[in-house]
Amino acid sequence: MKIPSAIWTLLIGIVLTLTSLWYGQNHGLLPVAASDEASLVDGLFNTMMTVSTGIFLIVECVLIYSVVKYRRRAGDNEDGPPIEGNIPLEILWTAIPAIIVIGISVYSFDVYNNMGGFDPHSAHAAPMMEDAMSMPGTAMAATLDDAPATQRSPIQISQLDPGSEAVVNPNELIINVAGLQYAWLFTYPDTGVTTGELHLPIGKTVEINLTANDVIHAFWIPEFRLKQDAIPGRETSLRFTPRIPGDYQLICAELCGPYHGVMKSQVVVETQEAFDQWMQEQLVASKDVPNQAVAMNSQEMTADEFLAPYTKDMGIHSEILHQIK
Ligand SMILES: [Cu+2]
Repeated sequence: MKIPSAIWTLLIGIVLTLTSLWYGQNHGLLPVAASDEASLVDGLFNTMMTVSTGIFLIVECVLIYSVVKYRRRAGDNEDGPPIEGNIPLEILWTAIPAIIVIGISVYSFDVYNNMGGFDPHSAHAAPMMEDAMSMPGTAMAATLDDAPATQRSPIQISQLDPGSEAVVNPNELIINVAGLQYAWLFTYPDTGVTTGELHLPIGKTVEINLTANDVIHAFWIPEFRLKQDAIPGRETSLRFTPRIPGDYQLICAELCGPYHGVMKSQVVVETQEAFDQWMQEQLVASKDVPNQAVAMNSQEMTADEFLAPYTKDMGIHSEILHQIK
C-alpha cells in the first residue's frame, strides 16, 4: 500500500510540532528563575525557542531530503528542469515569517510592559530627575546632558533621597545603586547604609534606582532576568521581587573600561530575619568607628578595647594583642 504524500506531510508536521514544543520547554539553557518576573521573560524565550526549533527542523529536513532525493546519479549529465518563480509560494514564505515576527514583537512588548518597562519609577521620581523621568522610554534612552550625578557620591545620593520619597510603599525596599569603574555601590536609604554587596529579603518587592558615577554601566542579574543601563546624570529604575534564596552575581553588562570583566558584585537573597540581622551588622559596623574613636580620644576606652572589634575580625585574640603591646 502506498501512503499518500498528504498523510506523510501531516505526520511529519505533527512530529516536528511536538518535538519543537518539547524542546522549547526543556532546552535547559537558562539559569534558575529567581525572581517573580523571571517567568515572564522565560515564557517569551521558550516561545521563541519553540518557533526557532520548528523552523530549524523544517529547513534541515527539507535540505537533507533534497540532497538525497535530487542527488546527481551516475551517467546523468543533464541539467535539472528550469524552474523559475512561484508567486503563491513566495507570498507564503513572506507571510509566515511576518506573522511570527509581529507575534513575537507584540508578546515582547507585553512582557516589557508587565515588568514596568514603559512606566519606570512612576511611584516616586527624585525631584532633580523629574524632567528626565517624564520623557517616555527613558529607561532605554541614553542622553548625557542632565544634571551630573557624577558629582554626587553614593552617600550624597542617600541623603538626597529620603526627602523625595513622598510615596513610599512600606512593603517595598528601595535601594540606590551606583555603578562606577569597576564596582557597584548599594545604598539603603531607610538606614543610610552603603555596602558593596546587595542583600535582598525573599518576596519583598525591590525598587532599584540606578545611576552611574563615570561612564555607562549595565546592571545585570541573569537569575532575575533583569538588565538595565546605569547612565551618568540620569536615574533609571527597576522593580522586581526576588523569590528563591541563594547567592547570585550582579554583572556589569556594558563594556566600561579595561577592568569591565571583573565588575561583579555578590547578590544575596535571604529571609527577612537574616536580612534584618545583616542590616544591623552593617549599621553597627558603620557607627562603631566614629563612636569608638571619640571614646578613645576622651580616654573612656583603652587601646585594647578600641582595637578589639578589628582584631576579632582578623582572628587575633585580645590576650595576644596585650602581649605584643
Ligand atoms: Cu561597568
